[in-house]
Amino acid sequence: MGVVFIDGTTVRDFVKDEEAFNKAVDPLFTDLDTNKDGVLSRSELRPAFERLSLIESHLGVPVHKTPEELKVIYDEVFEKFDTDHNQTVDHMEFREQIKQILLAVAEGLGDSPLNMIVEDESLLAKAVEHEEAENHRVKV
Ligand SMILES: [Ca+2]
Ligand SMILES: [Ca+2]
Repeated sequence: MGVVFIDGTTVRDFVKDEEAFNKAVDPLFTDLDTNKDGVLSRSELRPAFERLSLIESHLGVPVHKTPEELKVIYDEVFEKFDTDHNQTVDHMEFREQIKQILLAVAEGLGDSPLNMIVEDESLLAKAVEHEEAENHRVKV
């Protein structure tokens, strides 16, 4: 996908379309669930956090942290995902938190389209694809 124009509305519309959103998020969950027990453990969720810090760096937030600082952050984020505190993250918890994160990203983007580089398989790329599909549907 490479460089795209994206604004807060692109991301918000994507999150609002529950079907499209779940379709994009559920494979992430399945990928992360390496032992296939249907829930995510702390160590399984960690690669997702690493991907999310990638989103931060796209938005110009510098990410320079020591391993100790990172561990504290990962623990905090895990607690945030694990809303019922049973030490695992299930499908619903995962969807809900990804939704919150994307809405925070949308807030950060605001309403003026920003030219940014997105990874092909990232959720932001999916949001842009979603918008393009919607636009197409309106025109047809
Ligand atoms: Ca698992
Ligand atoms: Ca839980």
